[in-house]
Amino acid sequence: MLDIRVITLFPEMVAAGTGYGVCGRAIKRGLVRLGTLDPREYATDNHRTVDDRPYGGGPGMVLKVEPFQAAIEAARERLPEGSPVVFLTPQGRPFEQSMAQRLASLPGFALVAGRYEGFDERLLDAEADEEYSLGDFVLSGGEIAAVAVIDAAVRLLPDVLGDDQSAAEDSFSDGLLDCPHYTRPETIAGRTVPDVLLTGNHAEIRRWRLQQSLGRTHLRRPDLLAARGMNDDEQRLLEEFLEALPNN
Ligand code: 9D3
Repeated sequence: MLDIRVITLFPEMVAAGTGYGVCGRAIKRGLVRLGTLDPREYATDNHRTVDDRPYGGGPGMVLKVEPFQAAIEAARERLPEGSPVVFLTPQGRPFEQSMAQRLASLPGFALVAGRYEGFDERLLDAEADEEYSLGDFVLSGGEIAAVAVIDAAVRLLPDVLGDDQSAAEDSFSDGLLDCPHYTRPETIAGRTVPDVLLTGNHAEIRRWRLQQSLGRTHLRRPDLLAARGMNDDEQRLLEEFLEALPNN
């Protein structure tokens, strides 16, 4: 059982985003416990204030320490020992598959989603065990990022994916982009399925798929291919792929 708590001003966004498909099923089957804590419910003033104007001036509002800290402490009390508190911010470490794998291996974790201009830095100083970003683009808040992190981790849990869709066979688990996929009909708008996929020669199909993965990773994500490296056979497959390209 993986225990997840999300600290968010918009708990319904997180519930909606995790309520469907593989992730929703894992929660319903009791493989995951997902709870939310709303800092507004931990605010002690009459107006339940969770944000305030930035010291030093400027646009927007900053999230206050006390209501978030109280919600985080309540989450820590309900989480198993060894559950880190992870903040989702544009300044965090870019989230990647290896981090999803680690989260899936833990007894639990808390995710803290922000809004507006972000958190008072002293909240991060006091409470952040880790800080993740989804990448270099601007979201309106951390909730969508929290849902993405939860989905990425939960689908890796034992028994969550069916036998046919194994997490171990995913792109990124071998450091390459996925190969192209096709289904019926065999011809659509004059575009045909690659002949090799109709041969039933499974060794040759596996080799073609590897070649497509190598070629696409070379063209689209050379950074991934450089990090992974290639053996001599893969090097040859990639050269053959590039020689077969139109214009080159
Ligand atoms: C003008 C400076 N912006 C910082 C880059 C302000 C700002 C933008 C977006 C402050 C907060 C946010 C809200 N974003 C998130 O909470 C967030 C996020 C994101 O925007 N991009 C990628 N990953 C993440 S994780 C959380």
